[in-house]
Amino acid sequence: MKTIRSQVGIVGAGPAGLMLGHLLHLAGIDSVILENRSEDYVIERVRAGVLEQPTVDLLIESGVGGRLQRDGLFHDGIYLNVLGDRRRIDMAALTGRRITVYGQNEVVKDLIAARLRTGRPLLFEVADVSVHDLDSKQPTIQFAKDDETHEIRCDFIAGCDGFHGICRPSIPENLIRIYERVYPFAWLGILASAPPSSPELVYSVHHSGFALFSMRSAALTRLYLQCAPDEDLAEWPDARIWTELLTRLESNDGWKPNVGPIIQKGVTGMRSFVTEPMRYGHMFLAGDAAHIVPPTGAKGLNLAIADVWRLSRALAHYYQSGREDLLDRYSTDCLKRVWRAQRFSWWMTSMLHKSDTDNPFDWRRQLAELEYVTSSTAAMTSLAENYVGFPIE
Ligand code: RFL
Ligand code: PHB
Repeated sequence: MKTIRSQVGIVGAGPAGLMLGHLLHLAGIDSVILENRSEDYVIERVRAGVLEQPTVDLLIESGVGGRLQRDGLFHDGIYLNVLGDRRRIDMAALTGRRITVYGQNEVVKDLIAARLRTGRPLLFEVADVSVHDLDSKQPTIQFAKDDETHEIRCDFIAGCDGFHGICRPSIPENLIRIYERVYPFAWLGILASAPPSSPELVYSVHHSGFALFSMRSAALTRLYLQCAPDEDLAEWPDARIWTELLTRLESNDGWKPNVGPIIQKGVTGMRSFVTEPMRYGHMFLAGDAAHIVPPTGAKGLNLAIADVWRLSRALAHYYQSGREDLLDRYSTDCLKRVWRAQRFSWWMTSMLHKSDTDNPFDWRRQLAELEYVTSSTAAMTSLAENYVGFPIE
């Protein structure tokens, strides 16, 4: 077995792992990043699109925001389309902040490029990753690469390996608490080769269910439809997807999405999930490894970035001063933001989806809430300040 020594061993090269590696590099701390998928797979995976202002600020300040500033689409507002009545929430006017539409795969591409420039290790297609001695001062990570077994001896492990990773399940069950809610619906998402027909996102509530209009560039539209959690994609030929999207998104002012060839489609389940604490011994969890939000509030990637900012700061403080106070506070401090985003994502999801288990009273109450949230400045400000994101501090 080959042994490698590193200050921090990072499992997972999604946004959390890559950004952590980048911030640690800037603080002069070495790390090894391990990823079980290929580089192409990690880059091409279509996921998040909406970045909060604090996420964008951090990417720019840390020197990886060049392409984002050039190619990102800056949005001052969003639309809520309630049964065909399309109403705008002017987030910039209400909060002074805005969101940026820039694909997660572009963020990942920028972070991989930055990592490669540092020459620090980033290993793709590793197998059989396992973590050991987590409650000691020298935890280890074992993995296989090119049929050889390796061990990383580190001071700390960062579990950035997403919801299905191995880090969280390596914590003894009696030492963590899981909070979870699974929703009775999912999203069928497509990427279409069609110019976006609205400059801003449209969240649409319809008798047939929720739909969302988003985008990735001047030539690519991203759209989602509420569907069943076990929806079979084979039953959704492109024509059926477009008919349903046009029905659910079309508004009385004549707006509708442009139609074009579908170049990617997939079904995403909806879940709220929190692990407490986000730490076991010398292993810290960050991003989707620790928590999942339903995508309606566009918070998952943003939470992952906020976690690793906090973790990098706590580690830098430890290496500079030998003090563990920020590491000890990591979980509690992260969880404040996590629960705020959990509440918002749950609320957006409940308000915008049609649930089979709801009765006519619930539906009318939901419509009353949408009326309130699109007409009261106080209610719109509450939505807007959560959507654009609170400062990372
Ligand atoms: P990731 O991105 O899942 O990365 C984890 C990485 O770990 C690897 N891995 C392993 N590596 C080594 N060994 C193992 N044993 C491993 N097991 C797993 C995986 O291959 C992967 O590369 O987690 P991370 O970094 O925490 O990032 C989280 C975000 O990806 C996620 O929260 C967002 O995509 C959520 N999300 C959105 N977030 C937003 O902030 N704004 C949005 O607009 C938004 N839209 C979305 C979304 C997620 C979606 N889906 C598909 C779940 C829209 C959708 C449809
Ligand atoms: C996306 O563009 O993929 C997107 C936008 C807003 C959301 C979720 C996903 O709430």
